[in-house]
Formats: sequence, C-alpha cells, structure tokens
Amino acid sequence: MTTIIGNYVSPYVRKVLVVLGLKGVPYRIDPLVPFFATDDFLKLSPLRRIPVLIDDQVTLTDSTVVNEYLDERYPAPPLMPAAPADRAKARWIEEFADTRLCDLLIWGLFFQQAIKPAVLGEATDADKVAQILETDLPAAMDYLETQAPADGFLFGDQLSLADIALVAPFKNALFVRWRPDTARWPKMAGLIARAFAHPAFKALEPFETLCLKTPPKQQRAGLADLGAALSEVDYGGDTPRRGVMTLG
Ligand SMILES: N[C@@H](CCC(=O)N[C@@H](CS)C(=O)NCC(=O)O)C(=O)O
Repeated sequence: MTTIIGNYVSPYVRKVLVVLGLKGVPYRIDPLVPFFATDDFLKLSPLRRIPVLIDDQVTLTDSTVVNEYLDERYPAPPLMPAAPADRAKARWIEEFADTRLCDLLIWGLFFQQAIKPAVLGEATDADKVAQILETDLPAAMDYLETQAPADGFLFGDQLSLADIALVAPFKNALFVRWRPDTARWPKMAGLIARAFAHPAFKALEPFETLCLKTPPKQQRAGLADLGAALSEVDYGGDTPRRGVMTLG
C-alpha cells in the first residue's frame, strides 16, 4: 500500500493526491502539518517538507518527482502529452507553478494570512501581501493568461500533470479569499474552475475543509470520521517551528 505523508491543505500534496486519484492507486495518508514534524521525519524529507511518498519500492519527496514516478509506474491514464514540444511546455508550466506561483500564492498570501497567524503565532506582513495583490500576482496572471486554453485543459480534454500543478495553489488562494478576476483573466479563471469541478479535485474537498477548520492534533480523528484511510505512523509533534529553508 502506498503511503503519503502530508496535509490536505498543501498544494504540493494536492498535486500528488489528484494524480493518485486519477490513476486509481489506493493510498494511506499521514496528514502531517510540516511545521509540527518530528525530527524522525527529517530522515524521510531532509528539508522537513511535504509531500513524501513511501511504497514497496521507494521513498520519495518533492511533488514533481513523485508525480513523474507515479506517471511512469502507473501509465494509465497518461498525464503527460505525447509530443516533445508539448512535454517541454508541460514541464515549464509545472516549474512556473511550483516556484513563482507558489511563491506568490503559498509563501506569500497563504503563509502570511493563514499559517503565520494561525500556526506560528506570528504577525502577517501586510506590506508583502499588498505588493503581491497589487503588482506581483497580476503580472504572473497576465503571463498565465497567454498560456491558458479557452476550453478544456492545457493539452486537450484530459487533465495533465501541468494542469494539476498549475491549478493546485489556487485552492489555497481561495482559502484566503482571493479568486481570479474573470473579466481580466477569463481563460485562467475558466481553467481553474473546470479543474476544480473534476472528480479528482472534488473528492479531496471534504478533507481540505476539515483540515482548514481543525487544529492539527484533532485532524486525524476528524479525517477518519470522514472515511480517509490514515497511516499508522504519525510524524506530527506538539510544537510548531519554522522550516529548514528560509520563509517570509
Ligand atoms: N518543491 C517541493 C515543495 C514542497 C513544500 O514546500 N511543501 C510545503 C507545504 S505546502 C512544506 O512542507 N513546507 C514546510 C517548510 O517549508 O518548512 C515539492 O514540490 O514538493
């Protein structure tokens, strides 16, 4: 049985759970909030970051590495386009989403407005949030609008790894009440809405909502009540601390 370590609120965990859902791979989950991870977790994830995948063959961290592994090990349905140029474009969109977009939506808006006050007990940097909302995020959205399709997904009718990576952090934007302006970015708004309506994203919503509303220590019990298959091992500790890498 495949085990995923990582909380439903994380966009990087969401990327992997959507892929497992699309491929029909059963899994158990340790819904770890990384800021509470024990030192033992460092043996699996040297940056103390989620997600981690453990199966009968490997222990992996990093959502892109994990998803490429899943797409190769479980080829149906394929989640990369076939043509070399499209495959390169898919990798670039995923890279842009994981770095610049997550810098703005996760380390910027979500970290500042949710994690800092609610998990770490620190003040939100209001200037940083304003810079993102007024300047940096609109610039990223203007670029993405040139890449998004008017219908369907980036490479046709089916979700690809690139679509999944691109839309996943917009859930966290919604969690802190930012949604794309449909008049200024109609293609991106449409792509995000179509992806979130897909059963592979929809299936995660009850678990995401529970994790957002529940203190970390009580999440396992709540998730079990909702029918999540939980791992036996729990890498969660008692005290939150900042991560290994520098955050804003
Ligand atoms: N490049 C990694 C990024 C993973 C990542 O940053 N995960 C966040 C959760 S959204 C995390 O574990 N943060 C804790 C920390 O940085 O200390 C991936 O794609 O998996």
